[in-house]
Amino acid sequence: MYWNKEIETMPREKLRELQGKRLVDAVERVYKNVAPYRKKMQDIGLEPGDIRSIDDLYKLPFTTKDDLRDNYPFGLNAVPMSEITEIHASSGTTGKQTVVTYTDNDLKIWGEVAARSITMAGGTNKDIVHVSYGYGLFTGGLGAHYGGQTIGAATIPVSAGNTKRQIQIMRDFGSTILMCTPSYALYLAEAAEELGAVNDIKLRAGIFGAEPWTEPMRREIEQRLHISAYDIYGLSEIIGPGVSGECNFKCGLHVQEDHFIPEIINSATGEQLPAGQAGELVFTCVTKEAMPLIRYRTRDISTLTYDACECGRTTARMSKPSGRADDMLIIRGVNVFPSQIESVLMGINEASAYYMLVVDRKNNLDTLEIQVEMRPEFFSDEVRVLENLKRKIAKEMESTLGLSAAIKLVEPKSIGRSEGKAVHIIDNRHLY
Ligand code: DLL
Repeated sequence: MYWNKEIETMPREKLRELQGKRLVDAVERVYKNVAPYRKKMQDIGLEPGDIRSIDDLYKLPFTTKDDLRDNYPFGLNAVPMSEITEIHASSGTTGKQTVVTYTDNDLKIWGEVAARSITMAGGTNKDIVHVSYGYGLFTGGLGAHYGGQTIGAATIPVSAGNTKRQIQIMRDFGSTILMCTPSYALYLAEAAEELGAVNDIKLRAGIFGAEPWTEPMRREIEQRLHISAYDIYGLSEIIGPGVSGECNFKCGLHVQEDHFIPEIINSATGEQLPAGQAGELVFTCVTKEAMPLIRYRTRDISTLTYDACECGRTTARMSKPSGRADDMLIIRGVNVFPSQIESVLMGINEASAYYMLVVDRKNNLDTLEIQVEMRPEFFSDEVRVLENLKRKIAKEMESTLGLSAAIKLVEPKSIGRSEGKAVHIIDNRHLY
């Protein structure tokens, strides 16, 4: 087992002391070595000496994605290029890509935190870890890979795509832990069923993340692949996968707090919110060398709890992120997250987990069409059956979202499958 017990079960007071020491050091480093950080602090009259413990964290200015874009590509580096040993980038859907850099030691930290997530999911050096996150500039593939290798598991860099071959490898190599996006896990389940291979594969756990997913989606993946599914969270700017992960009690994701200090803030005012309140997740990297971001605003919505977990870990737990503020649609003034739509659909037998939201604007009024792919066993061309189903889905959506939506039922397999992060939204309003 790769469990850093000393850190992960440390009494909270001691942990806060450690975080405070590391924070003081990180602030000194960025003040000295990163000109944009020095300027931000000077602009509000803050000096490194003003940060003496974790209680002073709130005094520090935030970092946002715009800071990364404004200092593209290497302006936030705190070490010379000679010390950088790896570079990743996240393309994002809009704007310039954001670049993240790592020293050798940062890669060790990454391997360690990803390893802790795999360990929490029961992984050991006897496992065969099948990594189907994309390898390349995206941090999913290599992050999971470093985690697998750190625990000494046989790690297979399958990467995403070529779904039939994935199933063949699982079957032939005896993969025991699958790491990919939840939407790709569902697609792999579908492929394994079609090939009649579900009973030939030895998977027992899956560690899924990189996109929001719901509890019903977890149950569906577990039932179809005969595994236990765990959530893993992370973002490139902070390190990649492994910032937090679920233990086998699955009641929130343990944040690797000795490296990343979490906060929840009110997005509008920037104020810190108390435990249990939902808001924007913010992280401060206290041990990273190459690009230690201070109070980075993730735009992800979550809550934090500091209660001890039944597993014995004392680290803070974050709730499953319900989605990025950027993914939130505002339709006729109502806030809609794709994960709410997924929850409703997963409760309807005839509907599959595949859907697409098409937003448009007609006569100055926003319209929402929800395209729902039907499960093959319920697909019918009887108009009355389809009309009844449409009405049922529309009613459930209206009561959950507080918004009326047009429902369009589409044939099985007609909505594109994703090998990485699923795309659920077509917003035609941007075209006007
Ligand atoms: O998605 C890193 C990652 C790879 C995490 C593999 C987990 C597994 P980015 O491409 O920079 O990095 O995207 C980060 O993805 O801010 C969230 O909005 C979303 N996200 C990541 N994990 C989860 C999760 C990787 N478990 C952005 N649940 C984050 C919900 C997630 N959203």
